[in-house]
Amino acid sequence: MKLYFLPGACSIGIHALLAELGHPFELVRAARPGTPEFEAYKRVNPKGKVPALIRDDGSLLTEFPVIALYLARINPDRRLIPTDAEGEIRVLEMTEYLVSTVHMQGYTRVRRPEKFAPSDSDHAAVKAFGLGVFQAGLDRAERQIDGKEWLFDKMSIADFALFYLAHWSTVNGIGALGPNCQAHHDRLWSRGEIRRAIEREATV
Ligand SMILES: N[C@@H](CCC(=O)N[C@@H](CS)C(=O)NCC(=O)O)C(=O)O
Repeated sequence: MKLYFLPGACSIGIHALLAELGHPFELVRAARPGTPEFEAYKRVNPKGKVPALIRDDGSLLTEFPVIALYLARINPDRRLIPTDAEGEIRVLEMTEYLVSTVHMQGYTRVRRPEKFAPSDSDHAAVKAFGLGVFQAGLDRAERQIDGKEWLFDKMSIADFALFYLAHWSTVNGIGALGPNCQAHHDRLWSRGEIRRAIEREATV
């Protein structure tokens, strides 16, 4: 299995999940648009995005929630996705919200306003809107964790989506983490396998 990543990108959530699972994998740096290596990367993943997982049979898997679900399903003993239908759909609902709304509609507006509005004069408004979406997601997670260690009764794949968003908030000073989200982030970051895996990204 190979994980294509970019340092500090949302792929850190899948990287952390693989580290937590202890699943053997090869870590391969992808390429950013506009670099000479990008065309070659698009032959691996035509979407040109990370995370991208090459499975042991050579097939490509993309989209964070789907990669996370796949990894949880092939490691059933770790119980990172509930086996009952209600538990499963609630974990998927939260994972999807964190990635598709909080990241893609919120954080991306703050960091890359030009993707949403070509004119510089609109960028401040785009960023402000994005920050509202991002913060609303962090606040929703804050309320959901209250009194627990994880978003649900036990650790699940949704925690790894929140992890990368909280990590971005911490590293880039975007949005504000409440005490539950901060403790949740620190709980995952303090796991040696996870921290070492993410720190290694700078060296690959
Ligand atoms: N819907 C995709 C989104 C992935 C995504 O947007 N990844 C970003 C990194 S956080 C990326 O590859 N950006 C490269 C670029 O467009 O410059 C998923 O869930 O995996």
